[in-house]
Amino acid sequence: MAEAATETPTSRDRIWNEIVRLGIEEYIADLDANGYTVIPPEIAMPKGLAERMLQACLDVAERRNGERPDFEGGSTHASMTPYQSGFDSFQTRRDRKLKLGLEKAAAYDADSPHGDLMNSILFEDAVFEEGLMNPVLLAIATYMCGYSVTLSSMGCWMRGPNRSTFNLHTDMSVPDELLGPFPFVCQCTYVLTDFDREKGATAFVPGSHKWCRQPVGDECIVPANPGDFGNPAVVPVEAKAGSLLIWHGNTWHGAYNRRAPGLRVSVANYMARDFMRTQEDLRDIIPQEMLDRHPPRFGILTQQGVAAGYRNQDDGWDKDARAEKHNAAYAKESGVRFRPKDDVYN
Ligand SMILES: O=C(O)CCC(=O)C(=O)O
Ligand SMILES: [Fe+2]
Repeated sequence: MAEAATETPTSRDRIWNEIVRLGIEEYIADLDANGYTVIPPEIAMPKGLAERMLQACLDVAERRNGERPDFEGGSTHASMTPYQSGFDSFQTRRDRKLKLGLEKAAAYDADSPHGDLMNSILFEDAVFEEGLMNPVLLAIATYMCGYSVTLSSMGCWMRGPNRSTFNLHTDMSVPDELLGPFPFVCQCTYVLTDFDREKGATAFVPGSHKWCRQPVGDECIVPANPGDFGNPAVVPVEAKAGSLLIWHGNTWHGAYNRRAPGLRVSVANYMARDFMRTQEDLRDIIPQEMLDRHPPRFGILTQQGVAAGYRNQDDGWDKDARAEKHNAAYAKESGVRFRPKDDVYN
């Protein structure tokens, strides 16, 4: 496909030209048609990025959980209970289980479809900054959510063999009336171990991003085997370790359980348009040295260009001034008038 050719390129033209430069047009077509796409390792994660990111994730798990994950066998993460998985540190989980007492804790003894979700990993290793600044990830996130896109959260999903499938959902927690065709969010997931049905692939309903509604009731169920009770339109994604799996915020997705031994590891970069409330509050906690080692776009991605959320008039002025500084630096670097009136996508 040809480059966009206009005398004064809009940001739509610019991002299309970047997509052509990177040679990823076919994946954009796939994303538009199906609501998700897999960029293969040689394009998505060159220079050993996947191996380095995987090691960093195993290190994070070891630091947070106090034991090295059993990568080959998956025993440390096999059939985790819901209280073990998800949103708490290992210590918090243990405390919560103690507080709940044995009787109530039994209610948590079911098999979790999620495994261990380790949130807020950006500060854990510089490789996660590198992943965020990957030109391929940025081109697709920009295509979806504009040049002012921000990182809403970055987390590592680590899962061992388990029994439960993960229910279908969209990544937009809003009522159907608010789901439009333009993505407000997109999920950019680094696949760090092979994904297929046996290995617990992400599950998708192709084309569901166009329906602009949430799945409900039985249609949320991912059938463990073809023909089992659940949504018959679900398919497992096939992706080699080192791929970048991207989906539109409206796309219905969940996951198959992992039948193979060993760990399934991925890093989710959840990207959101800049007017949205983000999952992580990064704005005040990014150290200056971190900002200094990257071009201005890193500041935009880490919410430095967002002024909203002031506490009083003075604070509002301060936040405006900081945002303006970052936005101006980014506009100068990129030449993109990315905020606020450039075109409908931004
Ligand atoms: O486990 C998966 O593959 C899906 C995770 C998920 O729902 C997400 O990252 O938004
Ligand atoms: Fe999701």
